[in-house]
Amino acid sequence: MRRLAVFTALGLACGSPDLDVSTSAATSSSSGAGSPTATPTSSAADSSTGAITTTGGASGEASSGGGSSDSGEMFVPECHTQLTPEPGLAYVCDLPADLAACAAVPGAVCDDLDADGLTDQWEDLLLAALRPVRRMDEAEQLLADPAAVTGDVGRVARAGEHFRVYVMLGYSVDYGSCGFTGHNGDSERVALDLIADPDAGPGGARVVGAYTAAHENTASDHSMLFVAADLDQLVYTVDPRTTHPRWVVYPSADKHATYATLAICENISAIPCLDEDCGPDGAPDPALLDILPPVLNAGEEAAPRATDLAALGFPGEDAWAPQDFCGGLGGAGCSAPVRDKLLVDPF
Ligand SMILES: [Ca+2]
Ligand SMILES: [Ca+2]
Ligand SMILES: [Ca+2]
Ligand SMILES: [Ca+2]
Repeated sequence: MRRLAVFTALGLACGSPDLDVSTSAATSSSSGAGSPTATPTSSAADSSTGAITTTGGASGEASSGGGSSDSGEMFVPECHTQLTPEPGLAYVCDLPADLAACAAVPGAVCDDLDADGLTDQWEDLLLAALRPVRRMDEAEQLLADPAAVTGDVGRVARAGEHFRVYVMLGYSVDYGSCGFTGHNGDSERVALDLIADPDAGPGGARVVGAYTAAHENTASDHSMLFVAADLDQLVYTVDPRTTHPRWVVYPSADKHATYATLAICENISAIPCLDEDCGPDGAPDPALLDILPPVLNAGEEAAPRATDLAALGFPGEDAWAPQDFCGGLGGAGCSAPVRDKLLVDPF
């Protein structure tokens, strides 16, 4: 825990890797796909999390509302991922997840704009730390498409005694396979099941389940659940933006089905056009194929914190409306609604 005078803290908020404050991430969203290294920029706040702040108070607004203590000090949370011998990523956090517990911390920002009883700042920090980096295939078409857009839409919610993190991994286009099955908009996703871990702080948690969606709800659905010892299969990297561990997923080339490992992807099929290619084979600098685009916390359906996805570079798209996701490009035959990716619980 750090305690800083209010003015110092607000000043640091612009550059602190612990906070999701961002004012310029929206501009980088449209270049997130075309330049896969877009996230590491000169702005530490942008590059660490990619979170977007909107006028609705979405993602990571750490400077509004909430507590200022009698002593005039603002509580600056320290939260990050951690690898432990036990399978499943650990999350260490000194900001309480529980809203009532947060309210008891002098100087803490305890907004709950999505009315789910979880501290919004805790949600945003958790989402920022646990959302995966997408490690693309070396032949991925979006890498050569200057108009391509990528963005994440997240939701963090309680599920009984557990927490759920849903991340819609958005792409403006599904480029198809062998010249067909392409379409505007590509709403892929992962989800995580977590339990509270008080030993890791009042906002501490541990991943006890992971879900990767691949051709979800189709005849070739290869979505997978990882629990218990299977969590060992998940891949992590040290995120240069935060210096902490980050989950890595492997989107298949052009179709963007999400796989937890290279082997799972490559073993899906040996039949041409049904096979999948993943991973930066032979790329001189594989880090250039890692994409961590801007993110929005959509809040809850009954109390959204974000609806319009224009800030992510997807104009006309909506986090909660029952409409297909067309990647901001319009058209027909697009991808499943974003809301489905945030609401359907795979655990
Ligand atoms: Ca909340
Ligand atoms: Ca929430
Ligand atoms: Ca797809
Ligand atoms: Ca490859």
